[in-house]
Formats: sequence, structure tokens, C-alpha cells
Amino acid sequence: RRGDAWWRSAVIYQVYVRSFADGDGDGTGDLAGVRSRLPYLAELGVDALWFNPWYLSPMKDGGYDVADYRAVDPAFGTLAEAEKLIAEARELGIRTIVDIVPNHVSDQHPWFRAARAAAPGAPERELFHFRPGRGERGELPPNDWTSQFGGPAWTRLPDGDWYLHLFAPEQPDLDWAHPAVRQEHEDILRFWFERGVAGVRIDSAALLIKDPRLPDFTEGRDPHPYVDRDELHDVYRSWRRVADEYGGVFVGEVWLPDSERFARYLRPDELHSAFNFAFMACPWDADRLRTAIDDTLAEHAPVGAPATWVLCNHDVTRTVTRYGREDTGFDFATKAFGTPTDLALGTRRARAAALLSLALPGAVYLYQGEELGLPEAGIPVDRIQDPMHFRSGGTDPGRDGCRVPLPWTAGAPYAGFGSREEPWLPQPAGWTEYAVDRQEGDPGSMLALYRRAIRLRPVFGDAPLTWLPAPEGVLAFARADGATCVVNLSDAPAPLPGHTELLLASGPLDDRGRLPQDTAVWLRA
Ligand code: TEU
Repeated sequence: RRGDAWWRSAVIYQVYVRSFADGDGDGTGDLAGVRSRLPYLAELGVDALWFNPWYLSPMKDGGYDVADYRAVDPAFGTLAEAEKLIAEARELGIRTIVDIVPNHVSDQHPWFRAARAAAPGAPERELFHFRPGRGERGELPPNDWTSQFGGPAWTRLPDGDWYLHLFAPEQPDLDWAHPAVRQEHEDILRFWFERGVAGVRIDSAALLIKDPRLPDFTEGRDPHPYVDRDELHDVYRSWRRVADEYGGVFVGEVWLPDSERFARYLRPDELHSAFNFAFMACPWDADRLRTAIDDTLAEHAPVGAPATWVLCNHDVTRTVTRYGREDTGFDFATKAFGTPTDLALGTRRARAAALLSLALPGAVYLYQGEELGLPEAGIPVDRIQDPMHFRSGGTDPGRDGCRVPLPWTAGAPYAGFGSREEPWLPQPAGWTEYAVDRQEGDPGSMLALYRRAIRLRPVFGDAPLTWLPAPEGVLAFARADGATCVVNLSDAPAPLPGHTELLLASGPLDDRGRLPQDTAVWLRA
């Protein structure tokens, strides 16, 4: 791998710390748990770990409500332990990416506590978006914006002022027009780069800047009052200067349907990379996937940024469940709640999708449990923790189903998550089937497939992708030295090119050596 450009083709494993491994047995995953499982991650062959927020937090949104960006939450461990973890991972050749949440803080952050305690109009309130309400007595929110979790994006304090929160009320939005907000975040970046982190994921990266007039959304969306504002680029240019001092890299959570607007963030003086949500949301359909891949490569090439390939994360329905449904794409608006899923079908497709994404040029993000083929778990209503569920008035099950503690050891209590106490989210019946120790002993397991694929992936080199002629419904492309990936999404078995070596297959070929439906192979000329 090219030394300082490791991120251009890395396999990056997302660790949702709360649910990865529990080192102290209290029912919540922690840094001790991660440290104990570093050999597992090294064996899997990943290049870097992206940790969801591990900072001090009241956990109203799984740690995306940060009370202190320079402290590790005691439920997870200590700062000293985080430093040890970063160093130990590095010893194994694994880099660390932390998750910075710049759009909002926790309502328990000292800045918001001070703002709340101050009077309307006080300078402490200028770090946030405080406004008087509308209506005769100010009883109506200042504008019509709604929270991403449902309901109004405004909450009123007893003194009559309202404050803005694009997410939960416990996550007040910062005012990025304030110089102290900018300075603070550059200091936070330095703080973590000084501790050896190699990269930073930027949460909700396109939402930070608001139109200072805070106009009603219905006044018109162009330019949008808080999504993808031009002033953001100025923020990321100065962040980039900080990152460059340390050789650090950014991956932005930039949700934008417009690919030209998206690519504007990926510039040599801004973000190194951003998540490819278009690929994640793409249905399991050959034409749609090919278009998504072509569009991705076309939008990244002119700016010189590597593509990223994402199949799932801690916010969306797990891949095998999604692919087992009739509507296989991910739609934030509907999420296809409750549609029946065929897990055998979903698993077959997820195995093929794993080989597809790992063969594409760019970096691959892998969400913990994806390598085990975990399905979305049903969470009993009285155990749901996600604020999205509560803010939707209970109509949305929320995102906990993809955040269930991992199964490590089939015979152990709580599937070896490590707990004496019951895990913070219940593991469904049958979870032990997916346990790491079981899959390690099974060459046909999802884990075995991921291990082999990640190890073999360098055969594709840095070469660009060339599409090969293929029957309808079949994706076939070549990369370096004749390394080829073929995925069959049609219902007819696909003949494979002759004179090739079969490197890896996501499932068995048929008795005539053809590639069955929902199966992928890697070949070498
Ligand atoms: O998500 C931002 C984001 O785009 C969400 O609004 C997304 O639409 C939502 O999760 C739908 O499922 C990031 C984090 O990934 C998420 O976990 C946090 O809840 C959110 O920011 C607030 O920090």
C-alpha cells in the first residue's frame, strides 16, 4: 500500500463501541472490550477502525450528544485507555478514525448549561441558535423547521426563548457563525490528532451552517436554509489545514442527492473522502448498481478523491435483512418497515455484495457484524433506546435493530458479549448461530468469506475499473492484471469466461460451472 495514501484503498471497520465487546461485564461495550478483540480485527485484515463517538455523553443519542469532546465516557473507559487502544491498534497495523460531532452538543455540555442558565439575549446564548417564538405570546416556534427525528426542531425554555435542534432536544445546534465555535473545533481536531488518530469522521457534515435569517423552510429550498450551505466549504478548508499538519484524513457524512454538490466537498483542500450513501441505498439490481458505480467513479475522478463503498452503518437496516426484502434499496423515508424478509436470500445477496464492494476501486467501509452476516434484530418496544423512536411518536422502530451487541462465543452467557449484566439491548433468540467462534470453524461462513476476500483484495491493485461484456443482469469488470469480478443478479445461470483461475466465490457454482443467481466470483486471467 502507498504509505501516506493508505485511506485511498483501505478497508475500514466501523466499531459501535457500545455493542462491540464488553470488557467489564456491565452490559455495555467498552474500550477494554475492543482492546481484547484487536487480534480478531487484525485477523480480519482491516486497515483502520472508525469508532462511533466515545466521548463523555448522557447517551441520549448513542453518544452523538457530546458533553466533553476531550474526555472518554466512563461507561467506555478513560482517555488513557483510548490512547493505549490507538497505540496497540497501530502496532497491529490498524489506524484509528474518531467521530467528531460538530453540528450540535449535548444539552449537558458546559456551553449549553451556561447558555440555559443565562438570560435571553446573553452572550452565552450566541453560541447556539436562540430566538423568541412567534405568536402573540411567543408560544409558537421561531420557524417551521422539523427535527430529523420528527417533531419541531425547536424547544422552548421556561424563560420564553426557543433553541434550535435539528436532532433531539438534548442536542442543541451550535451557531457556526460564531468564531469561538470554529476555534473550539479546530482545537478538538488537534487534541485527537495529537493522540495518534489517523482520521476523523465528520458527523452530519452538510448541516452545520444555517441561513442567519432562519427563514421558514417553505420559503423555498434554494439555497436550502441549513443543508449544503456554501459557507461550509470555508469551514472545511480551515479544518483541512489542521489535518495536513498531522497527515490526518477526513471522511464526511455528507448526505446529498446532487452528485455535483457532493463532489464539491471532495477537494484537495477540503475533505479527503465521504461516505457513498448512493451505493448503500441502491437496490439489488444490476442496471441500478452499475449506474451507481459509474456515477460514483465519474463524480470522484475529476476531483481526485477515492470512492468509498458502504453497504450499511449504525443508522440503517442491516444488509442481509434489506436484501432479503422485495424492496432492497434503503429509503430513509419509509425504511420499508415490517416488510417480510427472506434471510437466506438476503444472506446470499449480501455475500455477493461483499465481493462486489471489495473489488471496486476505493475504500470500503464495513460495519461491525456485517462480517458475521447479522440480520436486523427485532427490539421489544419496551427496550427501545433510540430517540428516533420516541420523537416519531412511536411509529418508527428506530435504529436499535442494527446496534445489538455482537455474538462472540456460542456457549457463553449473552453469546460471549462479555457481560455479567444483561446487555443494554437484548440479543434475539438464535443470535448464537452467528457467533464468531462458530463461524471461525466453518469455511462456508460469512466471516470466512470476509477474511479471505480482504486478504485477497490486493489482487485488484490500484487499477481503474473496466466493464466487460456480460449478459443482461450480470455485472462483470476487470481491474489490474486481469483480476475480474462477476456478479449475477439475473435468474439465468451465467457462464464464466474460460482460461481463468477461480480466486473466490460467494457461493457454489452450478454443476456446469456457471454462476448462479445472486452469486459473485473473483477470477484471475
Ligand atoms: O446521522 C445524521 C443523519 O443523516 C441522520 O439524520 C440520519 O438521517 C438518521 O440517522 C436516519 O436514520 C448522524 C449519525 O450517524 C446518527 O447516528 C446521529 O443520530 C445523528 O448524526 C445526530 O448526531
